[in-house]
Amino acid sequence: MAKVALITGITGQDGSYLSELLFKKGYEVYGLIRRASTFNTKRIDHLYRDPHEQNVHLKLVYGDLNDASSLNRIIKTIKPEEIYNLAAQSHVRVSFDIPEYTSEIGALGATRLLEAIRDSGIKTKYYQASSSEMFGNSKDFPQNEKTPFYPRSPYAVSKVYAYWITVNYREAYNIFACNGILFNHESPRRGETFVTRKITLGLARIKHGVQKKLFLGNLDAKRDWGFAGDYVEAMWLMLQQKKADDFVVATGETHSVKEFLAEAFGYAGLDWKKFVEIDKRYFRPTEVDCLIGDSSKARKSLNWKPKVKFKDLVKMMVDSDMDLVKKELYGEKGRK
Ligand code: NDP
Ligand code: GDR
Repeated sequence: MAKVALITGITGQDGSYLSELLFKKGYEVYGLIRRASTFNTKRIDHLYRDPHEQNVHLKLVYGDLNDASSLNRIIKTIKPEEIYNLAAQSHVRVSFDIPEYTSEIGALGATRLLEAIRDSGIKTKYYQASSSEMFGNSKDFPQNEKTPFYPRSPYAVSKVYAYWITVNYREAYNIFACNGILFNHESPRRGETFVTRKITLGLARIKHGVQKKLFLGNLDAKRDWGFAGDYVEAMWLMLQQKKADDFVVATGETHSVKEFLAEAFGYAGLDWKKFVEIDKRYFRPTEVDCLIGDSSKARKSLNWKPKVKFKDLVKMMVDSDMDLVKKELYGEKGRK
């Protein structure tokens, strides 16, 4: 019998890579989807539309992290053996505009899900998508599982709450619940308003003459950027251990937004300084200056390590966005 997994945030970047991974491992995968007025399943369409994929059975169920009754019903009906809670209002800058909603989903949403597990009485393993943003203003480098949190945005504060409620349900009710403290991870499927994707898509449009300038915020911020495809593997590995625990997942390298720009534009043969302008709208009231993760615990206990290096990640994203823009301009064949 195939193992059953439930993924919240199935339509997001990580939801799509994780479902691909679980299908490869023979799982039956359910995704929690919320109703939208337009289609928002672009990242997962290939997982339920392709009639030739024998082992693909992605099933979508309507629900919302803001709606406890839907979560209770879904968990009681599906009885998943593993639950990956990836749903969130995940944009840090936007969390300053909608702090209450961000916490409602990020913090209380996790509580609702854990309560639904407790209420159902089913034996399931729970993964919480915790974030390096919880370290925020920390001056300890690199950051590991023991580094104290210093969140710098409503988003990060909501993730600190979700982290601790996960630990609490593990200790109080013996639920197999893990926190994956993941540092930034990117891919061609990254949301278009996060800085890496904004850069690679903007660059592709500039290269093809359909955009003149790229407006960005703080270029000095430094992040530990990895590849999403590598990181979802760490999520799965956490739930395969004998004992539930919390793990930092990171590359151990940090790069500034400027370095990302130089790498991406350089790869396309352009000088970023000629195209990038600063727009204060993209600054945050409180910024996270530098993050760099120490994932030695995950490397040792999970036998996990990142495969894609910074430069290859940038190339992968630039190549993909160049193709995308070509298709937008010249149709499927990308003919010039
Ligand atoms: P995305 O922003 O790409 O995806 C977020 C997902 O959450 C979407 O599927 C979205 O659905 C869903 N969602 C939002 N609100 C609700 C709600 N009220 N009820 C149900 N679903 C909802 O995020 P990522 O894939 O990049 O990240 C996955 C998780 O990991 C998030 O929790 C994020 O905070 C966390 N994280 C991400 C990191 C990264 O670098 N990517 C690093 C560390 C943590 P819809 O399509 O309908 O909007
Ligand atoms: P982050 O990612 O805040 O680290 O959160 P983001 O790509 O939004 O910002 C990274 C850094 O780039 C700076 N920056 C800009 N950011 C955006 N979005 N747009 C810009 O124009 C811009 N210019 C400069 C930011 O100020 C910041 O310092 C991501 C999300 O996926 C979270 O959900 C996740 O938890 C963390 O990564 C780890």
